Amino acid sequence: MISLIFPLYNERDNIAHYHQDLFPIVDGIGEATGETFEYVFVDDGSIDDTLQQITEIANYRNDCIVLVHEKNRGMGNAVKTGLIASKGELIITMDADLTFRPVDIAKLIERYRETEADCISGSPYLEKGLMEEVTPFRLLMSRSVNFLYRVLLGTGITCVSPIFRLYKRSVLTEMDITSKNFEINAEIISKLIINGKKVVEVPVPLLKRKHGNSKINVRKEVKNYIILLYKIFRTKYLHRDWV
Ligand SMILES: Nc1nc2c(ncn2[C@@H]2O[C@H](COP(=O)(O)OP(=O)(O)OP(=O)(O)O)[C@@H](O)[C@H]2O)c(=O)[nH]1
Ligand SMILES: [Mg+2]
Repeated sequence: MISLIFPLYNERDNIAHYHQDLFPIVDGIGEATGETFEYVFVDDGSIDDTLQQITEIANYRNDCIVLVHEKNRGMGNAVKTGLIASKGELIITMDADLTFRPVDIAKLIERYRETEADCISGSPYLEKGLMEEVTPFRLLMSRSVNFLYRVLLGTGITCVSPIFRLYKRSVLTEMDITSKNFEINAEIISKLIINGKKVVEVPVPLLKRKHGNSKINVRKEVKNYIILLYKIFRTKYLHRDWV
């Protein structure tokens, strides 16, 4: 079974479209590949009716788990909560706004079957034209962050920041993940690379958010990414513990 983990924070407008944009697509992938899926939704103290909406869905589908943080604890913490409760031997992490397309879950699975890698990571950097919907400012920020990580990690991996990935469950459960926010994805992939795990990228488009509002706080995220770069430097080059 594959667990699909979705961190949710004030995503009512996206959840309203899951009956057409998410569930039928994943059902189709299940039929085509023979895989079974469980959805693990983690409501992170949303102040809109995300929790009610997702609970309603979970009440009529038998493949959804809903987990709740009473207060907002950040995207990284939500992914960790989802991981603990999930049961799949493979884990896929996804954005609730479906800016990485559910249809591309099939690509992650296909590549995993070919390579048996520890992590298959979706990257919109691998081919031209996969980020046409991304605004120039976000593109500049993303390119800069990813360039710095690549240099520091000494890796050919093109994209360290996105959430859209498939992992072997074991590589996540044996890792002590410390990030609370968006930088969790960069932390995980950095540790996999530093520890010599097999990471394979597949090209996937990154779309623009169609419903609801962005939650990213650019200043906070930039600060978190800089701290993470320092931690990578300390771990990789000074052989110190990751703290
Ligand atoms: N659990 C949790 N999830 C969050 C939080 N903030 C954002 N998210 C989720 O993390 C994912 C990414 O957040 P987004 O707001 O889409 O951030 P982004 O993709 O960088 O930016 P846009 O797509 O432009 O909005 C979405 O699934 C959000 O619901 C949070 O504080 N807690
Ligand atoms: Mg988004």
